[in-house]
Amino acid sequence: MLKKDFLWGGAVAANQYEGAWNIDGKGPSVTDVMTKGSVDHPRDITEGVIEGREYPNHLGIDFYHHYQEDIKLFAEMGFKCFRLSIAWSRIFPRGDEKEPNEKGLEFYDAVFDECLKYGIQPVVTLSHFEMPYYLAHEYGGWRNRKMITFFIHYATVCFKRYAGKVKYWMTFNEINNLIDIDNPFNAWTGAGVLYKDGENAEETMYQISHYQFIASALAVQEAKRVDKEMQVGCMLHFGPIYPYSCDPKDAMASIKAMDRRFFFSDVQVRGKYPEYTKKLWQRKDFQLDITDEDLAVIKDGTVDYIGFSYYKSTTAKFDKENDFKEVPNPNVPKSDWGWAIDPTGLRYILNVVYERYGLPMFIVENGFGAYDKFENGTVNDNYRIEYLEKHVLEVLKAVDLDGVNVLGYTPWAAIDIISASTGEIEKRYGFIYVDQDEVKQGRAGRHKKASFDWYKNVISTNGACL
Ligand code: BGP
Repeated sequence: MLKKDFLWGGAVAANQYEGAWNIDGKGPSVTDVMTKGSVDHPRDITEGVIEGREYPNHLGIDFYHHYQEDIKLFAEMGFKCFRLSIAWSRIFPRGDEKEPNEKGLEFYDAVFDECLKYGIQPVVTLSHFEMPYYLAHEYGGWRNRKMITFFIHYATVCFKRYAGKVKYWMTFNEINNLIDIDNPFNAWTGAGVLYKDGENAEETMYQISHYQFIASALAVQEAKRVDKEMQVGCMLHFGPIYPYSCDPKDAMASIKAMDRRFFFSDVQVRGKYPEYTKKLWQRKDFQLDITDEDLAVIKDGTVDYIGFSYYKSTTAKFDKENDFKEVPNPNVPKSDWGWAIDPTGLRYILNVVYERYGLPMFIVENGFGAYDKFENGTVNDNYRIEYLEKHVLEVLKAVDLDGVNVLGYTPWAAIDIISASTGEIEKRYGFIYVDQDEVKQGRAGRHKKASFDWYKNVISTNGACL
C-alpha cells in the first residue's frame, strides 16, 4: 500500500514545453539554438539562431500562454504534484546579471499559484538540460568555474522567491548523462559545452561534473538557509545494466558499467569521491582543478532525496579494452525508438539504489514514447497504459514487498511536448494530445487520450485499482 500522501503527478521540462522563447525578457537558452533531428540524425547545435531554420524549442507547446488550461487538466486527473523546471534564461537572460528579470519570476509565481489553487505541489528542477546560451558561448559553459557563482545566484533568487510555494527541488536533470562523452547533445544541453578537437573529453567531463557538484552542494546549503523545510534532491538517469550472461567476467562488466552511473550519485549522496574514481584518475593521469575547500563544500551539501528517471535497462558484456561494452538484451521487447521495455528493471533499480543509499526515492520520469494516432478527437493509447501499468505494479512491489521508501511518481510526460533527443513532438509521451499543427496556427488544441482516464483512476484509488 502506498502512503496516503504519495505524490502522483506528471513531469515536463521548461525548454520542451513552454515556448515563448524570447518573450517578456527571456534570453535564448542552449536548447534554443538546436534544430530538429530524427531517429537517425542527431539534432544540430547551431552558432546562435540562424534565420530560416526550424528551432522546435522556440514554440514548445506554448504552455506559456496555456498554463491555466493545462493545469486545470492536470487537476482533473487528480495530480498531487507537477514536476516542471524553471528556464534559467527566463530569470537571468544572459546568466551573469545581478538583477533577475521580474517578468520571468512573475510567470513562475503565476504557474505555482495556479497549481496550488488545485492542491498540486510544484516539484522544481533548476536546470533541466539547459542554461543561458550566453553563458555557454561567452564563458564556455560548465568548463568554467565561474558557472558556480552564476548558478548559485540564480538558485538563491529562486529559493527566496518561491519559499512557501515549492518544497521539493532538484539541481541538475540527469546529471549522469554527462558520462556519455560521445554524445555531444548530453554535454551541450547538460553543461553548455562542446569538446574541442584534441582535448581529452573524459578529463573535461570530470572537471565539468566537479563544478556542478559544488554548485549543487552549495544550492542544498542555501535552500536550508532560506527554508529548513525545503528538500533538495539530485536527479539521475537510472536503469539497471545487467550482465549479459552468468560468466563472471560479464557480471564484473556490469558492475563497472554501473559505476559510471553511480559515480554522480555517490558524490552527491555520500559527499565524497568514490575510490574507484580516484583510482581511474590516477591511472589516466587526469589533472583536475579540485581544492580542499571544494571537497568540504561537497561534504556539507549532500542531497535529501534521490530523484531519478527510468525508461529502460541495458546489458553489458565483458570487453578487454574498455572493461565492458553495452549489448542488446534478447529477453526484453523494444519501443519504436529501440528503448528496451523492462518493468522489472524499475523494481530492480529501486532496490539497488535504496540499498546503496537509504534515502527516499522519487521516480520523477518514466514513460513510453510512441507514434500516437489521433482519431475522433482522442488517442487510444493502450500501449502506453500497458507500459505504465506494468511499471506502477513494480513500484508497488518495491514498496510492499521490498520496503523501499518511494515519495512519488511523475510519469513523463504530463502532456505531449517536444522530445529532447529528436526535437520532434511525434515522439509522444503525454496523457494529453497536443495538436502541433494547431499550435503552429496559434490555437494549440489539447485532447485527452485514453490514458488520461486510466491515470485518473489510478490516482484516485492510490494505485489500488491495479
Ligand atoms: C529524459 C529527459 C527528458 C525527456 C526524456 C525522454 O532523459 O530528462 O527531458 O525528454 O528523457 O527523452 P526523449 O524526449 O528524447 O524521448
